[in-house]
Amino acid sequence: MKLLGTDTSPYVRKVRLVLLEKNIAHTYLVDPPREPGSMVARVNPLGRIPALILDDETCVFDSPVIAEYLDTLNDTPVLIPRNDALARMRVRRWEALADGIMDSAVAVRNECVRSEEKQEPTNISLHNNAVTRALAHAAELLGEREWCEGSALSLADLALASALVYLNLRQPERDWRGAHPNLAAWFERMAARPSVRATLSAQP
Ligand SMILES: N[C@@H](CCC(=O)N[C@@H](CS)C(=O)NCC(=O)O)C(=O)O
Repeated sequence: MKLLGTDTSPYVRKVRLVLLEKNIAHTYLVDPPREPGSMVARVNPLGRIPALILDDETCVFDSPVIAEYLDTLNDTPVLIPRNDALARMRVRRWEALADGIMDSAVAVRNECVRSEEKQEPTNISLHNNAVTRALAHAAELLGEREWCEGSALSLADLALASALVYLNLRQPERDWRGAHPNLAAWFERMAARPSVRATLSAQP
């Protein structure tokens, strides 16, 4: 299978972490969707990354669907609980929270790359406030636990780590570590994992 993405996309990082943690053979192709010659729009009608192309050319999108599909391929480890409905819901809700942080941070980034007179300060504040609330919620949910859900690594941890890496990249001025030391300690452990380090190595 082939994964189309970029090194900076947080949704792509989430999927790469799933592939790496589950040790699933794949080829990762850097393919920014807006560059001439990109194959993204040919395989994903939405023109977005991540796009996972299976060996029979089936294209899987978007990142929650890809992550769920990949998780069914092997049990080493199981990243989305299979039989416990509440635990499964909590993992998917963590993913939704992390994806929401990504959505808002990407929206802020998209505003900030426009010329100043075209920027919408209200839109920027709306999304920045959503990130601030979502981080506070994540910190409260996490408490002093080692993992976001249960007693082992899950998709929840991979999604949240991807969101925080993106915030570090695009909003380095945001002191989320100072505001939430428990989240900071958890993130340090996540950032030391070989999977996370591997996705960071090519980051500009
Ligand atoms: N909800 C989607 C979001 C994917 C998304 O918005 N990806 C961005 C990159 S971070 C993208 O491909 N944007 C299209 C573009 O840049 O033209 C997912 O989870 O996969």
